[in-house]
Amino acid sequence: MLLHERLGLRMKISARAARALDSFLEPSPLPDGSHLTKAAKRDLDALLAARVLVPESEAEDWDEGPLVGVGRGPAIGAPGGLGDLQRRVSARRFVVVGAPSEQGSHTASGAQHGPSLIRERFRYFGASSAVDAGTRLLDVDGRCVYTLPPSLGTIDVGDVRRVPGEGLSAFGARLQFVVDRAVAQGFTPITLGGDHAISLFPLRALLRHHAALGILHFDAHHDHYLDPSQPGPLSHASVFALAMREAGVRKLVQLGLRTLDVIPAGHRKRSDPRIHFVTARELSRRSPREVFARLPRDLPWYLSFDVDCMAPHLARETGTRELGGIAYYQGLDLIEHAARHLDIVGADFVEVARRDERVNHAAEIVARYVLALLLAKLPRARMTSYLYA
Ligand SMILES: [Mn+2]
Repeated sequence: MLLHERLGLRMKISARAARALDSFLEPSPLPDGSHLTKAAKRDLDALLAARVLVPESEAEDWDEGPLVGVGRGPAIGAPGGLGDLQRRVSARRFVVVGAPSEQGSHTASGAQHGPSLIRERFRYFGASSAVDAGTRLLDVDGRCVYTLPPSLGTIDVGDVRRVPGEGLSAFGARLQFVVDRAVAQGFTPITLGGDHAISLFPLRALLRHHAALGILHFDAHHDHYLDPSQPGPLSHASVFALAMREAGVRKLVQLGLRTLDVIPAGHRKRSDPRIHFVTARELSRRSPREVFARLPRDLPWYLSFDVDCMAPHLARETGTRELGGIAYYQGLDLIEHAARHLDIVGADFVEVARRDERVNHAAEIVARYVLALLLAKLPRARMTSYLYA
């Protein structure tokens, strides 16, 4: 029997769990691997990989945990930490987490700056963490007025901490841990990349909570560039080849594809009935309703948005620009339609990079689309009492 003094709780735990807790109360070496059960060993390895637990030699550098909070910087919603997720109130729906990694790109892409660039542009909508209860937003396009929930119903937990010298899988394990906590508390996670390789980790976290998932993937590229002779490695160009190997992925719908592709000699023809795509050229001729018409409504969807799906003159600040692409309102219509008509259980926005321009338009577009996702399901009143009838 354990007594939690502050909460006044009594908990019954097994003798084995009590022995494990002893090593936290009274620091002592963990039993060597051979004495741990297989499940305990797996849990321990996962916690170490995610750096929720760290070796004693690193403990001093690690007392702030797996996240770097946004501090006084701009936040999307209310700044908070993992502890705030446990105090879920019904008005809070989304968790924003930054994943400032560009380890999935072969050259320095600048995508590690994505999270801060997107947050920076977000505050220009006047809908940042300063939003008070009852703030009303005039949506001229929609000819309507919304009442915003406090802090947009969103907690911004800051960025996943980076550790010098560590690989993508160690960083990703930490991202996966944070997203898993958010989902377990009933939040919809929104990850800000980083390059596209980071998408695999929130996806894996969501697949622990959903037996089946569809992926809605906006991109200029299909991101299936996997050398058939190799099992990996994960990169921003191979991420969906690896995602499709995860149990539970039922559909991959790719929107905005373009470019001509050289197929390597010896590459055998493969097809996967779970995958379908609509090219950027086809998108330009179809309404969102037509694009999403045949997608199952009873399947939860993960939305992964690579900003290079956009027309390159609109979103220059990204690593691999391609001619053609999605126009600003077309993208906004697609995101809003998806958010209103599909069950979006998680999302990421990736590949926004730093350039020298004064205003980062790729970040601005993504910030606007994130806002569209946050606001999509709010009740909206027709404008009758503002400036216009
Ligand atoms: Mn991509």
